[in-house]
Amino acid sequence: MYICRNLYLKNQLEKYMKNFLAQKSSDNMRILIAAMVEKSKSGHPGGSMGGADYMNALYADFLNWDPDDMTWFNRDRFFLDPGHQSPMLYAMLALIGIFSVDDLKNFRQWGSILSGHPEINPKCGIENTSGPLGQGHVMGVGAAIAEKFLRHKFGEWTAHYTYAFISDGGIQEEISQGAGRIAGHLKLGNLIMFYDANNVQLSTKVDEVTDEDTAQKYKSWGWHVQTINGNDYQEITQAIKNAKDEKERPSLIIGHTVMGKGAVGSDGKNMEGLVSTHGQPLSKAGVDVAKTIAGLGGNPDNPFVIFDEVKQAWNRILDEKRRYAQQKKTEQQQWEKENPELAQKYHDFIGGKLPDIDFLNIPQSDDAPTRNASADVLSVLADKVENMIVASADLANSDKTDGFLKKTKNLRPHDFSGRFLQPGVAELTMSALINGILIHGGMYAACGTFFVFSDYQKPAIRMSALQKLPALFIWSHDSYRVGEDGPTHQPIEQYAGLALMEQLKNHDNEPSLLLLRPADGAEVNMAYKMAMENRTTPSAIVLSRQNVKALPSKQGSARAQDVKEAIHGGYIVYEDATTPDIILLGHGSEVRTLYDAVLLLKEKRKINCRIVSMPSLGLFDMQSETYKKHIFPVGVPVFALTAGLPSLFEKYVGDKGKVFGLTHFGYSAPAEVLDEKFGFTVENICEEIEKIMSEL
Ligand SMILES: Cc1ncc(C[n+]2csc(CCOP(=O)(O)OP(=O)(O)O)c2C)c(N)n1
Repeated sequence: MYICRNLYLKNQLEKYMKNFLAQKSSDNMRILIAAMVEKSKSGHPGGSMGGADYMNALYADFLNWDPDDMTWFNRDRFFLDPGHQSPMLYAMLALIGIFSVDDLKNFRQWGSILSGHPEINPKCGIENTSGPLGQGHVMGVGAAIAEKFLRHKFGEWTAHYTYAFISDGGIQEEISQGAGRIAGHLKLGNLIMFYDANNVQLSTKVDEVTDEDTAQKYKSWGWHVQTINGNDYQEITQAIKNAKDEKERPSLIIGHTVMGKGAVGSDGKNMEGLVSTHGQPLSKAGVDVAKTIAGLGGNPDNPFVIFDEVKQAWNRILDEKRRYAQQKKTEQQQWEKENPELAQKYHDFIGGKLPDIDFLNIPQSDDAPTRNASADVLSVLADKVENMIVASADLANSDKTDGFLKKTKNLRPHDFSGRFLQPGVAELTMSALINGILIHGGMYAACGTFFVFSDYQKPAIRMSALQKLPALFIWSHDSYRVGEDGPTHQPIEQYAGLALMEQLKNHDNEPSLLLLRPADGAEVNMAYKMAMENRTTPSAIVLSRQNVKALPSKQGSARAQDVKEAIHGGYIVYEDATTPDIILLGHGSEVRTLYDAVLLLKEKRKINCRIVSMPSLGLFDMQSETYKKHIFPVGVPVFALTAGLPSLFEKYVGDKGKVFGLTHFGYSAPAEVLDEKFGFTVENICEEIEKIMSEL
């Protein structure tokens, strides 16, 4: 009886201490958040202050990482969706010793790694770049898919959780529909998402824009849903425990939280729950910052402080994290000893090793759509790249990613042995999932759809580019030659739009996207070689729906050899003499049209032509002046042909040349009729070339 009572008291005391420290630590975060935004004079304090309790509980009691080895592959992942709540994440990372209080003082300033919205930086505990609401948690779903996939291959010892944090904005973004549906369908029990439901968004209260029953919505997608007080440590920890016990379904914890928790006015009036504290320094919202900080237990004159008792508590917690990570690493060593071959594979996957593939000698037909050539390569990739997941937004048999699918099977709820992801008709979701799979690591990932629907993917492509993820976008139906489907399905300006992305450099001065539009089957092989070997930026391959005849090889050579030159972005595929009378420039299937036009032209007159294929404008622009002059010698007229907007090619043709492209949309007919009407026939192109020659 006496022992029982002592045990009870001991438990109560521990519980009290935990509650007390949780409160102290969360308040410490709130102080840092308020101070950070106040000092930088910009940022979003309100939501961050409300979410602090959840973050604190998650990091203290659940999230596993190794404080001495932040990129430890087996760590749990945390994906923040509302990047504007970055002060919350930065304050958390300061408490766990990643950032110093001086770092916090530099929030949002030039040169600071604490940008307004967090940028991918796993070494500092930032798993993804969040900012465009909605994408962050979808990348989390992608990471959870990768975890399940790798767990299936290597075993339970690799198991870890993905925790996502979403706010009202993310819940409202359409992309959450795709992610919620897919996570539920695939039964991602390894995904636990907290919904910071504070009823406040940027310009209104949430109940002014929606009446939805979010719990029911997620339940209908097959999620395990709990609703709690999101500022209560006990309720939070119990909910996460329940979520971890739920192995079958992804979990949503709807936490009702208080916007601007702790905010008071100069008269001591409660100023919590206000829209005005969402996106500006608290002082601008009329909050008395000094009183607020004092009320939270801080010193208004020196708010950038981590309390001693909080520091000590976190030191103890960090030691526990270290111990756990060490234990898992010992388990891994044991497994590696018992499974040397699998262990080698595991390390190859994590190291991003691409198996040996003889890309250039993959057999290709002489007259086939380049999307079929792509299917042939994908079929080889399915055989060789065991850690590659390919997805298609319900178009696998048209975009020809089925070349991959035929060698594997779909990922299914209880079976992650397949390597094809069927996201349904959800291009944006699909692309963000691919990003998430890659962010998790250990994987190759690609996705396909029609080129015109790249419009639906664009926000995620931009995030691939910004995060330097090696995502591969496969687009078929590359031009207006999908005629009968009508103008909605005819890509015209899409190439130009994406080529602008290619012109945009990342911080390493690389084109932020490698955009490839190959001219024939051999160039498709080369495009895949370039894309699969490119591990520092996303790549995209744009493919024809219609048949394209193979280009001739150069004298004494083979096409498979010639295409190696495509590494320069643009290269000579044909020439009559080293000093041409005219240079004909094209990309994709237009290169073959140029070649046929040359054959016709030569029947009529003696002329020396050079044909340049430019599968990547961005890469070509990166070449030396010498190389560029070698391809386009000064004074030689250039005629360019593109099924897209002409503007991109104008810089190559100069004053005397011409770009023949498309500057309109809205016409519907079979491809050959459109070719005729738009002047993309061999005869008309021949005439266009003659016109230039005669005007010289
Ligand atoms: C795609 C996208 N659209 C718009 C914004 C601009 N924006 C930033 S925060 C926000 C409101 C978000 O409200 P909520 O998610 O509830 O965050 P909280 O108020 O709780 O901080 C908006 C519209 C954005 N970051 N991303």
